[in-house]
Amino acid sequence: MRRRDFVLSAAALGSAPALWAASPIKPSPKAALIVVDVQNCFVDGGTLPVKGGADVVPVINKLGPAFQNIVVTQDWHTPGHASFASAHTGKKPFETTTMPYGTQVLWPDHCVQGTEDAALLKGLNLPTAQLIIRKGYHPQVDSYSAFQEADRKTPTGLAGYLKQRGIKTVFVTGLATDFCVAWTAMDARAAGFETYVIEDATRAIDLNGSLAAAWKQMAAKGVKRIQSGDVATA
Ligand code: VGL
Ligand code: ZN
Repeated sequence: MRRRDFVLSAAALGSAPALWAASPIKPSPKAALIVVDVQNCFVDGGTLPVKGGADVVPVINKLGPAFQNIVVTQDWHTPGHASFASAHTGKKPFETTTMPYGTQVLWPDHCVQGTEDAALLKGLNLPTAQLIIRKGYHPQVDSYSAFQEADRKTPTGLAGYLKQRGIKTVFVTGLATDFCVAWTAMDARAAGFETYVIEDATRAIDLNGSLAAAWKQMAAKGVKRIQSGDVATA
């Protein structure tokens, strides 16, 4: 290619994003919205508050009607769960330990089964949601992902559920961007779904650079990063 041609095509590319931005993504009947862990534990007043966590609620409520399929998840731990620092002598929250399945961040006690802390946020308004999937209920195994537990071999059943219902594409939202949202999105890709994360419908914990690392890993796996304004809503 002659140098002059290159300059011309670079100029053409430079104007292209404005054209793409004009056409929002309309979720098809084969798309599902996955709403991860929008629970009292992850907002102010909860046991593991994520900065700005409650701000995802109006964004998700607005997205809901654009989807024919909605799945909601809940982090749902046993009392004394192995992911709690309190279960490990001498360990404090946000330190790590080694579990049989690898490194585990240790958290404050959070989202214990059946407690108000583990309930979904009252303001979440998704009356058409069809499935609530709970995870992290095996006492010795954590599960950030809604698809597979942290041992990387115990499936939750969500991939089968979505596939049996003909779902091809998932849009992941909720808390927290760099843990349960990221792991869910990466496992969705691994299971063969086209996968979007709607960034402004998530908030992050950001522990030691975990947010930047998560976006990098998600991009490497083919997860698409979009904003709620990119999705066509009524
Ligand atoms: C989560 C830490 C521990 C999450 C759950 O929902 O992102 N993070 N348990
Ligand atoms: Zn948890």
